[in-house]
Amino acid sequence: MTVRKNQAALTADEKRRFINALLELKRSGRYDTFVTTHNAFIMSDTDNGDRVGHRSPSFLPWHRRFLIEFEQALQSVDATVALPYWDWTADRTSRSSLWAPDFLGGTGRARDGQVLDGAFARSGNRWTITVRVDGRDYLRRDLGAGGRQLPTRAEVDSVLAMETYDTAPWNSSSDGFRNHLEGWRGVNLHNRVHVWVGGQMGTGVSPNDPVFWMHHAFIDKLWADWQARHPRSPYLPAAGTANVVDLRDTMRPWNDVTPADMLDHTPHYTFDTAA
Ligand SMILES: [Cu+2]
Repeated sequence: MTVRKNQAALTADEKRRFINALLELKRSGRYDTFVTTHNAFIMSDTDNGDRVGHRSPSFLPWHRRFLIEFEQALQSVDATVALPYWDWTADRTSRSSLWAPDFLGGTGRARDGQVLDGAFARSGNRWTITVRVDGRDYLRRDLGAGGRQLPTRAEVDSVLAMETYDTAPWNSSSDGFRNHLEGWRGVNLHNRVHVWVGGQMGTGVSPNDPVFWMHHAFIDKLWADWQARHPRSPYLPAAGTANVVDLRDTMRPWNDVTPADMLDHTPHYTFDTAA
């Protein structure tokens, strides 16, 4: 049974196994297929056209399915590995153990943003950025870029309090839980964390930084927390919406999974703390 734990609670051995599985997926080429897929959706999801992975109601079920697929790939390397989540309301500075050399490594140097320590530093030669949007082939970060602050617990709670899953026009201008969690409107949770990390995390090829998975695992947990808080609030829209994935429409790129199939995470994994 897969139990997703808070990254801060991982043992040294769990961190080592997670890192090794990431490096093996990278070595085999499978890792980069996930980066490519994510970037293709970022580029094609638009507010007034087809939208599946982002700026739409299916942001949450799409990323849930994407993370399950990635976690299964990790488990094909090491069956004991589960995706950890990063609660950025609690571990909110660049001094967090998350960014230590034995885990993800730290921020980038001032000159070019290059990450210099940890398993993903260029010097290790095991994390070349091949799916990229510019010529730079090394992992970059700028933790806390421009003096930004990560969201607080109070800000998260204000979004979890929203009763309605999503609202027309079902895009980046919507009211409701999904768009506030995604961050295009209001206090800004998910988007702001991408920007806070900086480097590739601030781009469409954000899964190049392994923290992508831990950030999205926490966003996914917040969806589960919201469901527990609002058991009578359904996924919306229900049916018949142009350009948008309704409850029982299939989602690209898998074409065999619907938001309805993704509402319950417990067949796939549980969390270390109850919602
Ligand atoms: Cu994201």
